[in-house]
Amino acid sequence: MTFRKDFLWGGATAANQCEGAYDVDGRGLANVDLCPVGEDRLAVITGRQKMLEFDDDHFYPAKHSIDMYHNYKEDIKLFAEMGFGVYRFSIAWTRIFPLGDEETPNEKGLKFYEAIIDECLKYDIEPLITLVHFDFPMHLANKYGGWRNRKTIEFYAKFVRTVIERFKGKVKYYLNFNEMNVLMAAPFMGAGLYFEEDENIKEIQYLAAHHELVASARAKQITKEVDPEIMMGCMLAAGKYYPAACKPEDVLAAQEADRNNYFFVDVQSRGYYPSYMVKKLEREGIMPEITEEDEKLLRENTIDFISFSYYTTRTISGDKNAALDKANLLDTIENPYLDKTEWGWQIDPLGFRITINEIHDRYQKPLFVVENGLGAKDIPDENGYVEDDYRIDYLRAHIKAMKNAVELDGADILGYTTWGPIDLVSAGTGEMSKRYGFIYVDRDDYGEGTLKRSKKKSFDWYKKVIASNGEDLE
Ligand code: P53
Repeated sequence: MTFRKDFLWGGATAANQCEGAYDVDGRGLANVDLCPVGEDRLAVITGRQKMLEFDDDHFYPAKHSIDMYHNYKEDIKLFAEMGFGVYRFSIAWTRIFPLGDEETPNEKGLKFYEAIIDECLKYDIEPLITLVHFDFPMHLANKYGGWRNRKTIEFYAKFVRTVIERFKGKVKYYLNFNEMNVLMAAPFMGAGLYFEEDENIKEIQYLAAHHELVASARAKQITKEVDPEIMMGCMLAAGKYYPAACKPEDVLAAQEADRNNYFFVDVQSRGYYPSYMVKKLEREGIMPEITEEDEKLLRENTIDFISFSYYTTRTISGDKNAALDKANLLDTIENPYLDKTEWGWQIDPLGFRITINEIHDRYQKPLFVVENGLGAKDIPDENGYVEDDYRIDYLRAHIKAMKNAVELDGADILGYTTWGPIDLVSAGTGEMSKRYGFIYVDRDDYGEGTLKRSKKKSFDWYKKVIASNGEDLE
């Protein structure tokens, strides 16, 4: 058998993309609530257009999403039926600390996640918790400037301690932040940052990144104190950069682009800033203040495993004027060797193996693939059944590639969770119609639909994959 005996198969979601119930049981307002569907979304999530409260001209899909808040039992039961060994979900910070700077947590929020965890454990599903999946309390953003303020580290630390103490003994796997590198591409959605006109955006992004990095070290420090059994991972939006040609200028550009992403993992895994980033930040005059205390924290609290999402590789040219393909939040130029999804994301299973190998080589720590999948339009029949062979094909090809990375290249992988095992709101576009699930949810881009759940063809396929520990992919 290729995969380890205890390999964890499952699926992954994020609070803001599935829970809904944005104002229920004391939950506070978060950045992710304010990202509308439609043509303004990109400007909002990238921080170019301020959206600090709801207005009547936009539809905000996260408000109600697929209402997993009220359907989690039914949904987890379906995950169990597929044989999930792990369910990755995130905790909405604003359910626990609605404003972010309170003294005491919101008990109703804690109860909700406790119920989800207990529901998982009932079916022998290991909960894998993302502490922060893009969400950030708006109160902290408005009052303190969010992650650009050092104080945020302690607000986060308090949130983390509250969660970890409460769920001690029940939860073994945590991720400190989802895709920290998305902070660079989408600072509002990714970290609740918005900017004033005269601000140096890049400087603030790296300052915020530094605070998040120190915060993630604090999270590890807290788990060591509270429950040393916990495995704390970091999380990267992965995907190798290819040079557009074998031209050395292109290769150098690809190396630099990879480094810009790996920077976050380099710090979290090795415990110090890599020299290429020190040089770059100094050269550009935007080096954040790094205290001795920060340095000590980073050094002593490195992560235990590395998790990442993989959807595609990216291609880059040394020529700054090369035309960019804007389909994905992370820039790429078109790779003529690859097919694309309906949303223009390039499909590259072999790139998955290449990416896994690179991360394995670079860090020599256990890996966890916590997102992979195909966002596609599904057309259900009258019973809600979808014949989604295209999704099966995508996943099969990627699991085969992952298998090769283990069997032929020796990567050490703890588990694999597909993105959105149940249809949910897209982070990039805010659409419901960009579906990833094995379970169809009757809801459209503007909130119409019964929310009824139904199994797609891929449901039984994934069940078989799990039952055979990845051997039966047909
Ligand atoms: P959607 C861009 C690039 C890489 C990962 O994305 C990304 C994004 C955001 O578009 O996000 C991750 O929903 C993220 C999930 C997200 C998923 O990829 O745009 O962790 O929250 O839903 C898929 O198709």
